[in-house]
Amino acid sequence: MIVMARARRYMIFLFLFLALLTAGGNGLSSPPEPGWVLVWADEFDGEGLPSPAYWTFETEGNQWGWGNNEAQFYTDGRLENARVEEGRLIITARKEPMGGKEYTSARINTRKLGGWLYGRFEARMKLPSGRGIWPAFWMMPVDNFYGGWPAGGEIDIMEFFGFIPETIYHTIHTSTYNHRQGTQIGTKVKVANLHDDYHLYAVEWFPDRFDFYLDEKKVFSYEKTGDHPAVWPFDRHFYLILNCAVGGDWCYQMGGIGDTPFPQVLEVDYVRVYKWNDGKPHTLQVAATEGGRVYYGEKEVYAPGEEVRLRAEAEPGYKFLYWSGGLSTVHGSEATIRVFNDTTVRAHFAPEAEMLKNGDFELGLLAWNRWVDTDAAAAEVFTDQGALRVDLKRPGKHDWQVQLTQAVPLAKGKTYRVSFDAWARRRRPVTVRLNQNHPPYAAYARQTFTIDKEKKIYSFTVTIDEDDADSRLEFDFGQARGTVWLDNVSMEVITDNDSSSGGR
Ligand SMILES: [Ca+2]
Ligand SMILES: [Ca+2]
Repeated sequence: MIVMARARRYMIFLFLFLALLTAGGNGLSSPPEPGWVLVWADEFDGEGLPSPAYWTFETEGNQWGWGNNEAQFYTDGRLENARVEEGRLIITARKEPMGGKEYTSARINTRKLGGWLYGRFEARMKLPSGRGIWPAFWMMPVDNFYGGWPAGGEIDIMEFFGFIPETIYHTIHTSTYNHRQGTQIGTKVKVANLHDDYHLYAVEWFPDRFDFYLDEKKVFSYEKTGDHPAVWPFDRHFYLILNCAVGGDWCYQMGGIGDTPFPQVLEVDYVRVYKWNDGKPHTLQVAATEGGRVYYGEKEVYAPGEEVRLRAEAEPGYKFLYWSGGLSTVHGSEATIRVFNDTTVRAHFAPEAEMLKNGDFELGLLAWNRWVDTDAAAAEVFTDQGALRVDLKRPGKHDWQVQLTQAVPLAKGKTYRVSFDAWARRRRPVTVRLNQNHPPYAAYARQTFTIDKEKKIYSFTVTIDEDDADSRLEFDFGQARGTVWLDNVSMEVITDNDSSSGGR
């Protein structure tokens, strides 16, 4: 009886509440207030590895310490270093030898979603602690359109250096303002309980400024002071990165890792991306590379925040590769976008026989690995306006001491055709190898080309007489000083058993 009475009373309250809502419902029919609208999130529900639909493990810098002499080896798809559990992502830095390093950890990014241009980016996190611990939540450009770091820009939403307790860093890097010159622009904020409590770390990125937030309090703004990409390269798509590094040059200068206890965990409750709804209609440009087209509800303008479904379809003889642009969801050749600003999306296709990914470098170094034997040579390998660029400052003894590689399986009896565009500031050699991707890195094929000032197409064909599923295409730049560019790298099987054919 008592239960019934309570229920009835509750029903009456509910009725009154609904009546009030309906009475005040004027706002429901008017246009939405300008504001942030959630377009993508990972709440880290579920269990196991971080969702491969969103996240990619980064390992390419293990060999060169990620530019900071970092002490950790980042693993790929290893639960001990990155797992989702009880609604959180847990990145764990461990003290255990692997890959020539004393520590393991993980670094994951959202690059496969194509990046975002403007928006609010936030993560609720509980941080690890101790000297040498260096967790970060940050953003890098998808295509390095303005050049390699720092020219392409970097947005550090949250960095914590274990040797500076209770302090959070928010930083912007560009080619004018960066830590290499000590000119980076940012702020540090004192916060208690970084390791016991969750805090919200956010940046709001607009066409003319960044506002950084810590727990909803604005702590720092970076204003656009000019159009030059040296101060504002932030008109390209950027992707999110979460990682927990160990060590690094600054740490060693400050006394090193010391006796910090391991493991150390970075806990992430969620990552959310919002777009600013300015209440105005916007355009959507949809492009496709050669070999396919995109089906979608084409309109001159879209309502604010309108969701558009995109479906990429390859022509016969071609295959779909990936999307670029600020997408909300991606499931292979299908994607959605919510249009909050004038936006461009592109679908990338390649001939079916194409073995390489991102051979046009339109997605920066995605799928490629660069390696510099820093004991012997000094070079920067990066993408610059849609091409690969190598600035070789100090040549090594061997050409392979500066290299760019991509994994490709090779099969006995097949003939492959490799082609690429190349040009150089000064006439110089570049060697191309089809190599083992494992010790002793023996070459199945090797050819040296002389690259001229003018952009030319270079190619060679080779028949392989061994099966090797773990092999790679390798460009070696290490023997000559200067600058060289590569673009449109392609590798195809041209025939299974007849090596006399000369390509497509
Ligand atoms: Ca969660
Ligand atoms: Ca290109």
